[in-house]
Formats: sequence, C-alpha cells, structure tokens
Amino acid sequence: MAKHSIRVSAFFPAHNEVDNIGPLTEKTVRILSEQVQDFEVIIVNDGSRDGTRERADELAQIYPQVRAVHHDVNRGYGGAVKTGIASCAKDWIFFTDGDGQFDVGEIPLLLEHAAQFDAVVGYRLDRQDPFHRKLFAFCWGTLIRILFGFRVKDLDCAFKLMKREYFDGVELKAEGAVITVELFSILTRNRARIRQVGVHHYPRTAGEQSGGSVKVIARAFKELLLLYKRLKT
Ligand SMILES: Nc1nc2c(ncn2[C@@H]2O[C@H](COP(=O)(O)OP(=O)(O)O)[C@@H](O)[C@H]2O)c(=O)[nH]1
Ligand SMILES: [Mg+2]
Repeated sequence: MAKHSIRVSAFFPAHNEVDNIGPLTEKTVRILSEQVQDFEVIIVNDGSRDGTRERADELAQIYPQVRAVHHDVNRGYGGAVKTGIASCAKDWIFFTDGDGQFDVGEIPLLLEHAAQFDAVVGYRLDRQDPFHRKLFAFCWGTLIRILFGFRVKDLDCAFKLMKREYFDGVELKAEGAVITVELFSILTRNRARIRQVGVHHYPRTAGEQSGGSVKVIARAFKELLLLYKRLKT
C-alpha cells in the first residue's frame, strides 16, 4: 500500500509511565514508518519520578525520529499536551496517552480520513474504565455540550489527529484535563471539518491511573469555568 503523503508529529504525554513508553514508542515508530512519508515522535515526560525521564532519553538515542521533552516538575495532562503541541514541527499532530491504553496499530484508521478532514478524532468503542469514570465522563460531556454546544461522542478520547495550523500561534491555557475542551473549541471556532472514528481501548497493564482523582476533577471544574468566561462572556 502506498504511504500517505502527509508529515506527522506524534506525541505522548507521560507521567510515571516507565514500563509503557518503550513498547508504545517502538510500535509508533514502526507504524508511522510504514504509513506516512515523514514523521517524528515526541515523548513529553511530565516531571515523572519513576525513571520515565531516563527511559525517554534512551529511546531518543535509539531512534533518530524520537525526541524527549521534559518538565522538571509535574504540571498535569493539559500542561503536557501544550508542550507536546508546541514541540510538533510537522503539518499534522497525532497524540495518544503514554500509558498504552490505545493501540497505535489503529493510527491507519485516522490517516484514512486525513485527505478529506482537518481533524480525525477517536471515540472509545468499549471504554475500559470503572463504572464511576464512565458515569462522570457522561455528565461531563453533557455539561460541555450545554456550555459550549459541541457534539462530540468522546471528548477525552486520547487518539486524535489534527492539522497543526489550527494551533500555530494560539495560546492554550488549561494545565489540566480541560485542554481537550480547549482543543475542540479552537477546531470548531475555525470551522475545521472533524471526522469521528471508533477505536479500541484497553486496560492499563502498568503504572497507575490518575485521570479520575479528586485533584484532577477539581482542577477540571476550575479551568472549565475560566475557559467559559474567556470564550462566552
Ligand atoms: N493524570 C495525569 N496524567 C498525566 C499527567 N501528566 C501526564 N499525564 C499522562 O496523561 C495520560 C492519561 O492519564 P491516566 O492517568 O491514564 O488517565 P485516564 O486514562 O483518563 O485515567 C497518561 O499517559 C499520563 O501519563 C498528570 O499530571 N496527571
Ligand atoms: Mg489512561
């Protein structure tokens, strides 16, 4: 099969993912080498304390297409996504979580639509999270729909391919999970053509989940309010 004639910067936010980033990086390099004309992979280590930093630097030594970017202190998911986006040099940005809960083997499902769309975003076909996380995600999604008016099947699905031009020179604010709302607000404000694609989601095999912690949720509400004030009043 011919390669897609696009250039892709892929990044992964990683906070204490020492056992996950190796296999994830290796597989991403393999898939993108087969699929696209040109790419780079950026590991965004968000102040990890478990050896992720050293592992990311090692991977960058092994693979010429891989770079590691580090926060000395942990900032949060949004902080890591912002650093990832700012580090991307190619025309398209792809990102997924550094924990390997998505299968980068499904990147071709996104690439298939790159010629006709400006952003191709995943939704989890069978989300592998505890019930309370799914319930929270449903309520959160409904709140975002009411406040901002987007209709997105799965806001926080960390499997997205987007044209970089939408984010060039844009100052993103959220340091926490609200970053995904901010990304969609930029895409929709600029009338980007968005395609949604079902992808698989797997349980974590290593490391700890923190996306549902009280700290993460409290910050999300605070940053949501700030974003709403900035965009809607
Ligand atoms: N939760 C959290 N994740 C971070 C942070 N910085 C980077 N990440 C990465 O963001 C991704 C999602 O985190 P995870 O805890 O798996 O969230 P969940 O899958 O929504 O429960 C993982 O790849 C983390 O390594 C942070 O400060 N907090
Ligand atoms: Mg996860």
